[in-house]
Amino acid sequence: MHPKTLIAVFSLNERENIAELAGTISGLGLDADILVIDDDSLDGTQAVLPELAAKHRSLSYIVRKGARGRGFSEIDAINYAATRGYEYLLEMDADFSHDPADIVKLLETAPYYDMVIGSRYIGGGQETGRSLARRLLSRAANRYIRSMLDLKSVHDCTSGFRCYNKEAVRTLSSRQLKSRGPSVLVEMLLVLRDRRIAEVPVIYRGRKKGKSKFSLGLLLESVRTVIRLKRRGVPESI
Ligand SMILES: Nc1nc2c(ncn2[C@@H]2O[C@H](COP(=O)(O)OP(=O)(O)OP(=O)(O)O)[C@@H](O)[C@H]2O)c(=O)[nH]1
Ligand SMILES: [Mg+2]
Repeated sequence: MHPKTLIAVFSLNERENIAELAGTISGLGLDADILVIDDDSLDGTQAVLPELAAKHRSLSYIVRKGARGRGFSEIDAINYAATRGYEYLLEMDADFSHDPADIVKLLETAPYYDMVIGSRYIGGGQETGRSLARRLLSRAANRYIRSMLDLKSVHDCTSGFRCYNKEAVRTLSSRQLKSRGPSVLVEMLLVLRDRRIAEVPVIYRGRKKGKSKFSLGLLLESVRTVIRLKRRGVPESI
């Protein structure tokens, strides 16, 4: 029997963060497995992963080959959780932008909802540590998404710090998610929009070490995704 929860951590070139993050999550003493989904990192992350799996019994990893992207990686995480029947799938970044201590808050709320979002944009939530320009861009993107897709009841539509229950995971695994990049988070939210969704406040901090993978290309893909979702609605069942 495996634990109830799978914590999926997405990594691309996170050698400087991943060992510390794995240690911090393990140190929380949760009834949870950790799955690192690495996109064929070339910075040495791949060499660290077997060491981490040996050190932390609850940690597994997938090194993806082929097309890179948070969207593709997300599908791997969903399928991993769905086929193994975890009660909860919690997802987060590998760069300490999401405080591991907040995992507990998300999991405490999870039994009452289909999806719990760690939110920067509700009372008690905040974004710190990134440049003003980046923070304003995040806010503007969120506003655009909320109004374009009529998602007004959710305050932080692009947060990648989330927890889904088994039913939500099953639904997501039955859909053909099309986003290659981080806009997959918006696509998933849209699929689950009529389910029970809660937001809990989190303080999003800038990455601890390493380089951002944010790019103009990813921003444009996100805009295209929102326009596609507005025109055609949520992805169909597989
Ligand atoms: N598996 C996978 N993970 C990715 C990919 N791109 C980014 N990530 C991870 O997703 C998380 C978010 O990416 P970041 O580069 O931190 O992007 P961001 O949070 O918008 O930017 P900063 O935090 O400001 O650097 C990090 O843990 C990355 O390592 C990808 O293509 N595949
Ligand atoms: Mg980040």
